[in-house]
Amino acid sequence: MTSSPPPAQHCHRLLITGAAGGLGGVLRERLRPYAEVRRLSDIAPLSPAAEGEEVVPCDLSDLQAVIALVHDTDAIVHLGGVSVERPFEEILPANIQGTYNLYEAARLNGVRRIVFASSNHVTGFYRQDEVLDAATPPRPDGYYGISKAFGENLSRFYFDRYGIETVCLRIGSSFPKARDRRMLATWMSYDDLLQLVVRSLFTPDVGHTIVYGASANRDRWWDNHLAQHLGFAPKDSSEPFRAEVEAQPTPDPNDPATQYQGGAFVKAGPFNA
Ligand code: NAI
Ligand code: 15L
Repeated sequence: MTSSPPPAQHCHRLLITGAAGGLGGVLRERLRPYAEVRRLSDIAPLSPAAEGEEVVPCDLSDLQAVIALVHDTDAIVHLGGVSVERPFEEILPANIQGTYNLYEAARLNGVRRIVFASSNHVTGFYRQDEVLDAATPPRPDGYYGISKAFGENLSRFYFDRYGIETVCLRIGSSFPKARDRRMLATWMSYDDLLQLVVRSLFTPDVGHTIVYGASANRDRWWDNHLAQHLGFAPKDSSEPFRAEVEAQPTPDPNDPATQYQGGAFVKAGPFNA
């Protein structure tokens, strides 16, 4: 009996938006083996293109520029946008208009797969003692979380209407280290991030999938059984950071930032007087 070959883990031209950012810099390097050409884009300056790279500056809020940016790409890792809680007027062009522009550009250019950097802040107003999965109704903790919920709904529509597949990554906290108590639950290492992005890019038939992005931490707020088909199996854990984190002053248990999964995002703003 012949077994089916493993799914291809390679594409020709991969677009990475937000490539000048923290995760963009990490994935710029680590996705090298997975695409012959990496097209790197941001509104912020990017270092010059290395071999196998194309640098294409672009403001995501400019539809015509985004259509040109997406031309001739095979898949997209969409990281670009405002990545923290900010006034709605800043979130709107980058995250809401920008994500719409990207999906329209994908439709017009025939791109079939997008990995969308969503966020745990889509469900940030659940308490830290609750365990959520992809079917849990969103409870965004601010305009930023609302913009990510918009991106998740938009991508659902583009799959149902146009068949463009998306994996929405509800990333926890992907940084070099877990820096505080909350991150002991939300932290995701860069190795685990890479594994999640690669599986999201190359697993066949993902349709529209939502997956939480965290390492195999002791404390877990998220259950990924609805994204089992990705085969995401995180290898790292925040435990090596626990002693350092727990040496910090004990947080106030009545502080909303301690009670809710979104942490400090739940008490950002209001921004207007
Ligand atoms: P970052 O803020 O370092 O990078 C975002 C990039 O998007 C920046 O380089 C920025 O210049 C660019 N950008 C902003 N507005 C733009 C526009 N109008 N047009 C083009 N580019 C624009 O954020 P980071 O940490 O690298 O995160 C990457 C993505 O992952 C973001 O979408 C963020 O919301 C999401 N995410 C990250 C998490 C983390 O732990 N790092 C957790 C959850 C979600
Ligand atoms: C996010 O969505 C942000 O992009 C990132 O900067 C962190 O704040 C992260 O969530 C988090 O919740 O720790």
